[in-house]
Amino acid sequence: MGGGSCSGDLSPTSTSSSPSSSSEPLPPAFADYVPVLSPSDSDSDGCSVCDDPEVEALLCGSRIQVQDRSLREAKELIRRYKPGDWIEGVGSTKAAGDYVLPDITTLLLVGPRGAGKSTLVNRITQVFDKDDDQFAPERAQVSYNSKSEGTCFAQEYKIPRNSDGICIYDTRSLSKNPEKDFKILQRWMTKGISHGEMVMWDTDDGAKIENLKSMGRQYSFLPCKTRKVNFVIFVVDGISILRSLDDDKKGYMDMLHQTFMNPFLSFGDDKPAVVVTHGDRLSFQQRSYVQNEMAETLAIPLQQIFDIPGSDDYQTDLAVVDMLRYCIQHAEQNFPLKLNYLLEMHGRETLTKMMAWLMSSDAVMDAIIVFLCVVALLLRVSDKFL
Ligand SMILES: Nc1nc2c(ncn2[C@@H]2O[C@H](COP(=O)(O)OP(=O)(O)OP(=O)(O)O)[C@@H](O)[C@H]2O)c(=O)[nH]1
Ligand SMILES: [Mg+2]
Repeated sequence: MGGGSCSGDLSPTSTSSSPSSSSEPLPPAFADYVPVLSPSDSDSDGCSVCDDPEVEALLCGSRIQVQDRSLREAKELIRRYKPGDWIEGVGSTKAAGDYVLPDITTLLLVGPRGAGKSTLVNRITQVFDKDDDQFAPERAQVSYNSKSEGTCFAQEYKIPRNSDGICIYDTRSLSKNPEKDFKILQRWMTKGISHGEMVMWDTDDGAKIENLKSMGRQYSFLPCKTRKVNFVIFVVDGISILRSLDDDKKGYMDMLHQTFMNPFLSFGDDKPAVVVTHGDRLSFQQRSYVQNEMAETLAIPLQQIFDIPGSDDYQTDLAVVDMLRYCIQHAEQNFPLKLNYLLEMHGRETLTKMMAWLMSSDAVMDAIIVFLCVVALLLRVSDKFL
């Protein structure tokens, strides 16, 4: 963003963490905040065209201050958020009261092994912990090498800690077989997910299942609320993507594509947000390349892709807040309408349509008349015999 374009430095930390996130329409409350710029936006920024370094520093400095304020305010909006706050009237619906609001807006993390789902939970938490408690411990267990089992139990994390507005579910990584994954994804997306739920794949052998059961013994005493998933975040590792593109190994990209296109992960046309991790180990060009390839492979706009490495820097904080803003906004669009509202709105209309159809259908009218005649005849016949 501003800092990056000032220095002209293309090192990863100087890039916009979410290069494309500014053109998505924002909910009214957010419209003035989260000014995350794309590299092309920052090219047109006053900093990059100014020859005088002092003026340049001044311009950049004041812009960073504005962004600092914006980030603080954007975080505050997320802190204050409650389900239904950002509902936009769709069609003739206007009020949050017309929707079935969840107790808490639930976002589900899905992604391959080691993609950085648990790291993302910690990174998101850290953005808010900076203001609340800088020394708060990390929450999600990160797998530091391939000997680790990785996350095996679904874990609910309120964002920020103790919030009633948003929670994120960290889950076990996808198995290598997307078809096997589909069953469990379908269950989470249709029946919901609960904290401590053990995640088993069909490919897990008996020993693995026994191991998981003993690992999860504490959860069996803990009845946890089942949450309906309101939106999905698809987490992918930028390095693995780059490697598969460079080696022309289509398998990895195909697996990502197949999983991403799973209809259960989408709400109508609304496909998951994508978070690309590990950007801190890539150059700016590589990060852009990965995001462009992902946008093309998954057939989504760049605005839906968020570049969030595990590193602690200002750009990443902005990208995190921007990603949360995107997810909440889309989750709110997917809250179901209340049944009585649907009946009220559509019941009368449906009845009128049915009557019109019945009246216009001569064959149906004839059939009803014949049916009534037969009933009358039967009644008269039965009267005679009784
Ligand atoms: N440099 C760097 N390392 C990362 C990043 N994200 C994750 N990692 C590392 O990648 C490894 C796996 O990260 P996790 O967060 O455990 O990945 P996960 O998706 O939760 O993995 P599973 O639970 O096994 O599915 C860990 O060693 C992390 O430190 C990132 O953005 N940058
Ligand atoms: Mg994990």
